[in-house]
Parts: sequence; C-alpha cells; structure tokens
Amino acid sequence: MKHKAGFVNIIGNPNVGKSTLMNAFVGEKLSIITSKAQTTRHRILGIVNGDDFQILFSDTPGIIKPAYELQSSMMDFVKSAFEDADILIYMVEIGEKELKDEAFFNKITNSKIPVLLLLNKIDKSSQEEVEEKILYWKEKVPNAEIFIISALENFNVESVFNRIVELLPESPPFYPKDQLTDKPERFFINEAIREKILLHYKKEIPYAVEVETEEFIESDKIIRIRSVIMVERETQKGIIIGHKGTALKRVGTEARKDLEKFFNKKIHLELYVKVNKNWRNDKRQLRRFGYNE
Ligand SMILES: Nc1nc2c(ncn2[C@@H]2O[C@H](COP(=O)(O)OP(=O)(O)OP(=O)(O)O)[C@@H](O)[C@H]2O)c(=O)[nH]1
Ligand SMILES: [Mg+2]
Repeated sequence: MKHKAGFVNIIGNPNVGKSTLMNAFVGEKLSIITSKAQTTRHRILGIVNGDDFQILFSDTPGIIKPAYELQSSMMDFVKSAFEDADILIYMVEIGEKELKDEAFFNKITNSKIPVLLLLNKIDKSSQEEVEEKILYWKEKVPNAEIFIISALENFNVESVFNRIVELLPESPPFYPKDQLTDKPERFFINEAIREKILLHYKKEIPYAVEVETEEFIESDKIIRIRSVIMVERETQKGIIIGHKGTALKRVGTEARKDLEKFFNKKIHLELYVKVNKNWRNDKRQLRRFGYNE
C-alpha cells in the first residue's frame, strides 16, 4: 500500500474549540485549553502516525484583528497555516457567524484544497438549531464538507478523522514515525504555566504574561525546572504573586501536577516574576520567545 501524509491545519475564531479538537485527534494534551479567547498563541504541530499514513495537525491561534505586535505574530502563524495546508479544517461553533476578517474568510471559500467545516459544541444545542446552522454554513461556504461534532465529548471526531485519512495525498512521512510534535520540552512547560495564569487571573493580566523556562535539568528521578513569568508592569507583578505569595504558589502547584503527568516524572518547579516592559510590542524579544515564522 502507498504511504500518505499531509498537513491538516485547524483555523477559526478564538475559543471555538480548535485546541480541544487537536488534543482529541492526537490523544495527548499538547495544546492548553481555557474558556478565555486567545489561549493559543503559537502554531503547534500534533503528529498522528499510522502504518501507512502520517497526519500533521496544526493548532493555530484564533483569528483576531491585531492590536499589538504579539497579536500580529499570532496572525502570521495563521497565514502560514493557510500556505502549507493539504486539508483545511475551518472550525465554527454553534451561534457564531463567519469570520470578521474578510481576507481570511475569502481564502477559505476560494480554497483549492479540501475544506472540512466543523460545527463544534453541538452538545450545547438542539437538533433544530443544528439543522438550521448546517443550512446556513452550506450557503456561506459551499466548497466545504460539513461535519457536526463535539470536540469536548469526542462526538463524531472519529468520522472526521477517517475522512482526513481518505483525503490525505500520497507522500512519504515528513517526520520520524515516533515523533509527536515539533515543539521542544520547554515550550510545554511555558504553556502549562500560562494555562494556570489564564485560569486564575482576570482581565488584562493573562494577556500581559509571557513565560520563559531558564533551566531544565533532567536526572533519573526528577526534572528541575526554573521558569520566569514576565509581566509588563510592577502592579501586575504584585497581582501575580498575591498576598504572601499564595497566588503564585497555586500556579506553581497546579502547573507542576500537569507537568508530572506530561513528563511522567517527578518535577521540581521554581517560579519567579519579572517586569519586562512592553515585551508584547518588542519584535526582537518576541522572536526570542518563538513568535516568528
Ligand atoms: N460545550 C462544549 N465546549 C467545548 C467544546 N469544545 C471546546 N469547548 C470549550 O470551549 C473553550 C475553548 O476551547 P479551546 O479548545 O481552548 O478553543 P480554541 O479555539 O483553541 O481557543 P483559542 O486558542 O483561544 O483560539 C474551552 O472552555 C473548552 O472546554 C465542545 O465540543 N462543547
Ligand atoms: Mg487554542
């Protein structure tokens, strides 16, 4: 049998469930998930291997109008996902309309490659509403094959997966068959910490935070990690640390538990907070944090 392989890139509005779907396909928590928009900031590869196929899923940031450099870099990841896709997954959720960004939306409707439009979160909806939405999307994106799914409850995810395998082009694998992602270990540490910050802090705080792991020392029994949480202002630093350090401690404890599962090893995690003024608009720093294509 001939080998198949290709890039299947997941794009859509913020918070529709793109990362939840990628994790469901891959069977690992590669992408962090929260109820806040703009949880994902990078393009994250999740690789699924079979004997005669390799699917390279890409999770991408939700499409927004950029207001600062970080968000522009996030949208560059989305652009790149349009460029190399063999199959596009356009994810929408019940209750939303087409993308506000007309240029991106036109790329979907004029796409020369197969587009699978996934109507997600149908667990929150009635049969009637779902039927009505299918008609709506058929008209808006006539070139797409429509699937109704619940990424959270793993409903219909398998049919989408099977269809992807059918559509994959013939190709040798792009990555070694035991590889799961293109991101290094430190990336997943930074993300686990950022997830806890998205979960526990309000308003602007999570959007002003970047995490960098400075030390990663692995021995037989334990991994010792030191990471810095960067914020933009002194007041934000105080909020992150919290009264007597309790807020920061909670972030550390919860992230450590997730990382112990991820690495399947005991973890020692040391966190500290640093003010790094205006990092979100500093191109040089953004490149250092991995926001470049
Ligand atoms: N009810 C329901 N909730 C879902 C489903 N899929 C995802 N969610 C929830 O929707 C929220 C956003 O999920 P994510 O996977 O982070 O969404 P995303 O599109 O990656 O978001 P960004 O990275 O911010 O663009 C989370 O609270 C998920 O638990 C679903 O099928 N049903
Ligand atoms: Mg996401």
